Amino acid sequence: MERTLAKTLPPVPPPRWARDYLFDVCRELGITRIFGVPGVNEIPWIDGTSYPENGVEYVECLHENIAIGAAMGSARMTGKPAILIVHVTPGIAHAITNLFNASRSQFPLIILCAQQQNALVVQEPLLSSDTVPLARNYCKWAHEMKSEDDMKLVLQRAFKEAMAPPNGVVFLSVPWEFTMRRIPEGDHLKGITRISPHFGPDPESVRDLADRLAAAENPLIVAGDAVGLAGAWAELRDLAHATGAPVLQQTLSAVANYPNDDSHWQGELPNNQAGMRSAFEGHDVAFLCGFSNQAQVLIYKPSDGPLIPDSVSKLYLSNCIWDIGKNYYGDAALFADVKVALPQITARVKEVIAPLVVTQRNDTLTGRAVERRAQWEQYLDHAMTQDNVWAVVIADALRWQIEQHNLQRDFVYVHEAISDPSPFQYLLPYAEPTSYYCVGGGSLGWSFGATIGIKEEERGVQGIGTKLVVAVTGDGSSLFYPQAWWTAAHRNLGILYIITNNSEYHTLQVGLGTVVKVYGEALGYDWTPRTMNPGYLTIRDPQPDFVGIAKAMAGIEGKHIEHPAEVRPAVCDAVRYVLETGKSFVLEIKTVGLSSQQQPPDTDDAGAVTPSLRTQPHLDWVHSGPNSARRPGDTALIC
Ligand SMILES: Cc1ncc(C[n+]2csc(CCOP(=O)(O)OP(=O)(O)O)c2C)c(N)n1
Ligand SMILES: [Mg+2]
Repeated sequence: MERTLAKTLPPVPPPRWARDYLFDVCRELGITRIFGVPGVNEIPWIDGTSYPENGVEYVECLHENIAIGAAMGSARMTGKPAILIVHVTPGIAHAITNLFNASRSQFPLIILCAQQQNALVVQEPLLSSDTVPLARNYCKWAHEMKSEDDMKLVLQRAFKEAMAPPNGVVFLSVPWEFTMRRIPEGDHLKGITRISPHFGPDPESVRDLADRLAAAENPLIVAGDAVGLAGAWAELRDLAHATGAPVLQQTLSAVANYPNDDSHWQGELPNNQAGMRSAFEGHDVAFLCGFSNQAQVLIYKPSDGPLIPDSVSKLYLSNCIWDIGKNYYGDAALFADVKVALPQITARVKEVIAPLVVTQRNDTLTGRAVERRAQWEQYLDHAMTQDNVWAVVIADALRWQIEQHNLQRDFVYVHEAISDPSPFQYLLPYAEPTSYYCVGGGSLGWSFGATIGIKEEERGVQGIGTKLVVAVTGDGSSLFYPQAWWTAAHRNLGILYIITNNSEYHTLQVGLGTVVKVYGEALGYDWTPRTMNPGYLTIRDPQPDFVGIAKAMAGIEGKHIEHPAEVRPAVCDAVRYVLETGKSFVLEIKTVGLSSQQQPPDTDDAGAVTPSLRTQPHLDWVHSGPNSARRPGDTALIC
């Protein structure tokens, strides 16, 4: 009898609730994952991921800052907004530091934060507070829904805004009972308005900017995140070669903003005042292209002068009005998509620039790139003779494996090896801007979460595959969120984690040396610390065992490495293991910091870094000559 009934009755469509508007959006935009840490109030949303027809999976994380980090990784790969669902006040509070990173690096994110019932909120119930001000600092739009009838309107505005150029974060606090309201069967969210990011400049402004650049005696280009995010390598390379200008990337670039195999590439701007000034000094014109995080320094003395000297004429191009002329007056300013505007600028430059000068400049840069290559080869040879492992040995081993497995378009490198970025930025064969992943905020502990969101995707929006996702992370940075490894194992994600373990916060040791150098004898300050080798900058007694943590936390295998000769075979085995088993692996590599040296750091900067940094050639061969204010080891990021 039951059988007959089932045959004759039409299938009953599943009931719809207001939360299903979210799944309408996911369907329209092709969003297939939601990240979060569950709480009771979010279950109505999360329950929607249990319906296969919604086509959305829930990625369960063990801390909200991991979940948002994973959402950021996912957003970077898909180029679409990623969705994070968090639990009332503690949920958003736990996610704040990566929310800050996301805002600084323009990640498109939608954060849904459950609020207690409207009727109860006034009584200050469990978990509840006014969460909008918490998030608002770092969001394009932060809003608490007032009426359950607003759900469609608010969701469509939120997604529109996260995707509108420049991308950003939208925070929605939603009284949780709103999500459970029944809605009629045919009631769907109509769609998300998409604003084209490909908007161009007006011809007169292009001409003005291009003419100033072409007339420069000694031009410089700074490539910011809007270049990489727009996929505008080829366009910027054309301009660099048309002007003969060297290219520096913005400090803590979130993606690779210029191809590192081009002779014009000079690495990133240093993150200290003297180094940054010396990169600009001597240039009469700087073309600041998509330059978002413009003051990435930690120690600043106003009397030492502005980060970009006044003598430099600044020309801006950005898709973000706020970033144009944010800190310094610009002689020309273009508000446009960089990928659209650059070819127009280049065409005009080519019409008016003196070709002989350009050839000379280009030849000089080619020569310097050859010298740089030779110096780095020598540096690597020298590193191989040491008793302990230097970062260059790890980067070279990774490069070798990527080439061996032909993974040039199939790897993403996630960078949180904060005190020694140069080897990884120079030696790895990045094929597209999104082959490289970092964040600009400087709030640490983001890389493990990011690997999850990246590896969840098979292929990214710039055509980069994720067969090999590898994070290199300092010991201090790793210890913020090692519980991310549980999610990696739970989701069967094969990621290679390399921990550079120097048992200290090395970059803070470098920072201490710099503070004393800058403020030690400054009038009205003359501040000096009680000790230059403080225990509070070390992570020893007891010494964490990362391989042990990964095994205990998630059953992830790993290996300890101590000597340079072991690195190549170990990276080779680890990459093969990850590729063949689809499981994650942890390589804990002992590196040497300052706290384990005989000599404590002193106020002489060259002494306040490890030998690996002290003897490391700069990436920037234009601004690091004998007369430059740049110092050995000043690429160690102080944050
Ligand atoms: C969330 C957060 N807390 C504290 C800091 C300050 N901080 C900057 S660098 C750093 C240490 C990094 O140590 P590690 O990852 O071991 O790298 P190393 O410099 O030793 O290579 C810390 C704690 C920060 N940037 N972010
Ligand atoms: Mg460390």
